[in-house]
Amino acid sequence: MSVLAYDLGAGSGRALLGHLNDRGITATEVHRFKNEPVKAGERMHWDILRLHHELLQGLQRVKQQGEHPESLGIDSWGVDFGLLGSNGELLGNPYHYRDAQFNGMMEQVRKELTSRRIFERTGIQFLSFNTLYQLATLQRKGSPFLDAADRFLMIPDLLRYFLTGEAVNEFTNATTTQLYNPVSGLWDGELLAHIGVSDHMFGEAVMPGTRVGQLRSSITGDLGISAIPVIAVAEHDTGSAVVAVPATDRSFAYLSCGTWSLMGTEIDHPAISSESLALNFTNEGGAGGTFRLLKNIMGLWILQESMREWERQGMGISYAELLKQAELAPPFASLFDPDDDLFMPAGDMTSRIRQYCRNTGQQEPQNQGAIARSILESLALKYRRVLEWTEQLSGQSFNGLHMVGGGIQNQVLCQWTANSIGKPVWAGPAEGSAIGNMAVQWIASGAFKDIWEARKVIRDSFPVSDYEPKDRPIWEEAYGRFLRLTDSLNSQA
Ligand code: LFR
Repeated sequence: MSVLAYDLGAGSGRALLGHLNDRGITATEVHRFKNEPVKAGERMHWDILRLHHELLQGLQRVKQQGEHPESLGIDSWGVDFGLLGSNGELLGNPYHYRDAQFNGMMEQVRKELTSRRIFERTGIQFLSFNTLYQLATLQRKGSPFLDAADRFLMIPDLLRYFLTGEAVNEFTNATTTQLYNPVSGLWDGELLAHIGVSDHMFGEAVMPGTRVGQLRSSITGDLGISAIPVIAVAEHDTGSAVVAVPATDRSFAYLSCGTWSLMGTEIDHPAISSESLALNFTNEGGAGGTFRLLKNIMGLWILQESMREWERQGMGISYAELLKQAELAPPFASLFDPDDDLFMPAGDMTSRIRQYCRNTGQQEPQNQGAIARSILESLALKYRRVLEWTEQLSGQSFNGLHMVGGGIQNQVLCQWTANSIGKPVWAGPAEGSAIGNMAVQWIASGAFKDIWEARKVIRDSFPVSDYEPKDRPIWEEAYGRFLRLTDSLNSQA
């Protein structure tokens, strides 16, 4: 029973073949490709046609291996989209959410509508790049694409459309737009009307696990393969990653750790309250009727960007070497709030971290090891802050933290997270999104009864590393300092 999962992350995309039998799941990478945004003029775009081409290459590899998956699914990050014209063709090149053109629009729309009204209707946290603000920007700049648009599709919807010819919106990704009302189960007409975007281009959002067509005959003909059904999985990568959390306890906390760090818990109904609004938590839609009460944390993006910066300057360093140097650097010398707006855009992270430290009267990290140390310690401390908020909002107390995603290969971060939260960390699987993507396909085919059966098999199939908390007193002291630092900055804001 094999299925094919495409997972498009920041930097790279992967096609993994999943096999399920009585011994469990095996996941094998069949194709890996770049997923780099392309800057043209001042705009930052998805290289969407190249990605479509890579999906086809993946199918070619699968065929060469003599495999014929029963179905396939695609997941990627949320909020980004493409528009189709009345002829069914893509209008323009989809924008990447880190494009600077969207800066400032969130503040404006919040002022006009009030945060409360937006949050009550969507339950979604305020992130400056949410689709709501992307569309408002295009509308207010008089983008010709919006006038010509007939269909709105999120990126996985769009790639699925290229494969099948069926234009269908998927639920988990729809919720990330901050335009979807999870209570009514409909796109929110009032928010769309306010930003002047017609609701006719939004289709009913199907639930994860829905079969949405099959490979077009032109594709099967070109590749010389027979048709493969295409499943709308939990197409938001975080939604897929949380399906793959190998939890045993119904009440569990997770950290999906990659370019972003997404921390929270799974719930059955959106928790839309003044407390979740005040703490800027979100209620993103998940598979199997679940929601994710979670908060975005800037994540390994800051480290990844630093490494790219050093590479450009001819000071490239391997990940392993950098972590070694980070462990040798002096502890807790330079702490910062990873979620400060300073760190959102691509570019010179080193000078921004130094600037933050200067402004807060701390030592400026001088070398790569010290910079990496300050990033990883600051992240681990922020994880504790957000875990406490998750407990407060959900009224639960967790006895440990599940970490999934590529970021768990960073063992220093896993250990420091355990030290910081004072509870064990259980790390695995690393390919969380791809495995969750597969699991939803197996739920759709009836091979798994539900997410909980999938989680049990995932737990038995992939290694999970345990990290026990150490060095508690110094982490406790550092946390106090971190709180004073970040709270005093917040109160200045
Ligand atoms: C993670 C993620 C987050 C979302 C961010 C932007 O890859 O999907 O969940 O907030 O990317 O879409």
